[in-house]
Amino acid sequence: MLKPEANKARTVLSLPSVWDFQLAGETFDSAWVRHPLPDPTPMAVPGSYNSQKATAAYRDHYGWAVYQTRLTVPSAFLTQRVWLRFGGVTHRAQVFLNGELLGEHRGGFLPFEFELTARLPLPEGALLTVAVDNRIDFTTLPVGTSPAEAQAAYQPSGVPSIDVAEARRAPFNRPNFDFFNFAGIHRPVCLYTTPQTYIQDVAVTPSLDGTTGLLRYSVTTSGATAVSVTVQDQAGVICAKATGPNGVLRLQNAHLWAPGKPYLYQVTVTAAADRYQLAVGVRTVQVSGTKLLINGEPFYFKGFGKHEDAAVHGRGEDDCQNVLDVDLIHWLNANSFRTSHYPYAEEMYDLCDRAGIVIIDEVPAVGLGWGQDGRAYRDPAIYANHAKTLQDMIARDKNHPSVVMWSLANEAALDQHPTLARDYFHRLYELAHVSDPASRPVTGVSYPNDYQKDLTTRTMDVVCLNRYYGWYNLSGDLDAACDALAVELDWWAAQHKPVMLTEYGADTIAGLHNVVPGMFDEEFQVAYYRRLNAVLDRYPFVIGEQAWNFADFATIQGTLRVDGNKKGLFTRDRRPKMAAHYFKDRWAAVPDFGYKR
Ligand code: GCB
Repeated sequence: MLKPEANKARTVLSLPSVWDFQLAGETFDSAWVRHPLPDPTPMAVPGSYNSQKATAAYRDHYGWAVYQTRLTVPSAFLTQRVWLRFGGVTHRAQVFLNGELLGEHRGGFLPFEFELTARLPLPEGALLTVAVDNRIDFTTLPVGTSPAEAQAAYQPSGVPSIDVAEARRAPFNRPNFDFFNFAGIHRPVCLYTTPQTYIQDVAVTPSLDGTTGLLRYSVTTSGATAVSVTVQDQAGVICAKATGPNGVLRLQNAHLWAPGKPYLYQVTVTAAADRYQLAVGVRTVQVSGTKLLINGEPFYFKGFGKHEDAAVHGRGEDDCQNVLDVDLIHWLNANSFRTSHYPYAEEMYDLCDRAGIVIIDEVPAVGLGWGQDGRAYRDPAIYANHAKTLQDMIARDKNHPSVVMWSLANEAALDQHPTLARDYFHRLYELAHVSDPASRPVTGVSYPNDYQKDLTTRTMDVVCLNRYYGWYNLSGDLDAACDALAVELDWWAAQHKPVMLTEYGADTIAGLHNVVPGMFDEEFQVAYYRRLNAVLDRYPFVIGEQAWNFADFATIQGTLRVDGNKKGLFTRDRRPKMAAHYFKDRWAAVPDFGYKR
């Protein structure tokens, strides 16, 4: 799905940034969608509703919540087609216009839209209602445990009072993942227009023929029409032209898009009265032997997993935060991150295209398959949802030069039902390859499991491992942690695959210091990374190190979490811990290319 853009053929109108809002419960009153909410409170959009109010009722809400605003379609729009577009609503949305259901969308991290043209003209100030459901269960992505499932699986504690209180607890979300279950209208909402015959999709796939850049393109339009495509370089000079819905554009002596050196061309598509422009990069990605090659050179991932997470916006799209984070990524001399554990807002990919930062793009399939007797891998509805989400993510992000690899999941259970899991993920792996016109490498991120029993991870193009030797296991013993990591890497050596760590880390309380490093202090976090990195450096097939996490982030309450997850290199408000300085120095000395020839 194309990102809306304003140009001489199209208009974009952002909707108001503060909406009316009211919490509901496991259902909401159907009268609410036809009338102004009975007891509304202001709520900023985009943003999570959990973090905008000073009561636990909002933070810990379970079920539906309802947003409302007034929508006026300007008369000037009436000669065109008009669309209402949501960048992302977490996790499930029902959208009503003047009481009528426009449609529903499941999944909290990808865009959806409705065409309004047939309903125009609308009365001024039409009532737009968005009902949002934050409930998660074993069928949703990300995965949670519903109250009914939790009750069915409950093992008595042996303490009568606890068992009684457990049975009486008010329903709440039990995420099978370690980030706060923020909810709401998380990404921008807009009206946009297109001409009657319009450009539905553009795919541009780069490749290289010597020094000539080839852009294979494909344009889908809503009706038969002539299509023309031009390419301009950064100076605005037209350097290639083609006509027809499919073709190849040739760029002599192409400037490459590369990590740290992001050259972007502008592709302009014209079809009937419509026009669409996008920035593209000439760069190739492929796996060859035990290397991942960008533009034919062996790339080394230096970076982290991130989260969309900030104090007030929660998971809401936040351009200020994103611009700062990109700058901090440069400050660290990092070159990459994984969109753990869901596709991020489109605005971040645009920034990374411009900044030359490499992205591993992840489906929100986190927590899949655990403790469910393998039923997740047998349930066609779960597979169908997973496959659709993967395809929607690829459809949205396929043109970004920053995206170099797709991640099918984070930490699915892979060693409990090894054959079922492998078959399930193999279909997704194939689907990712055929859905992406560029057929980028595909991975699935594996959790500390029995890697010898796990039959899935070894079938991926790149083996991505989350490993917490020295933290969750062998806790505090860095000699043993290094030993365990080396034992495992010795095993992977025989698989002849590129391997990278996509997570390793230690919770660290900023400002806690010790002469003798110990868990949770800043010296330990530095020692942990220094020691484990020395092991990684010994293995030529290890193609990257992504620390967990870029910054501290919010999680649910629990005995393992003191005000959230503290494994950040930065605090949640982006103050560097000692480990950030350590990585800044290390990564200054580790080149993006050819680190391990
Ligand atoms: C993991 C998860 C990540 C957690 C992290 C941790 O393996 O992938 O979501 O936050 O561990 O800190 O426990």
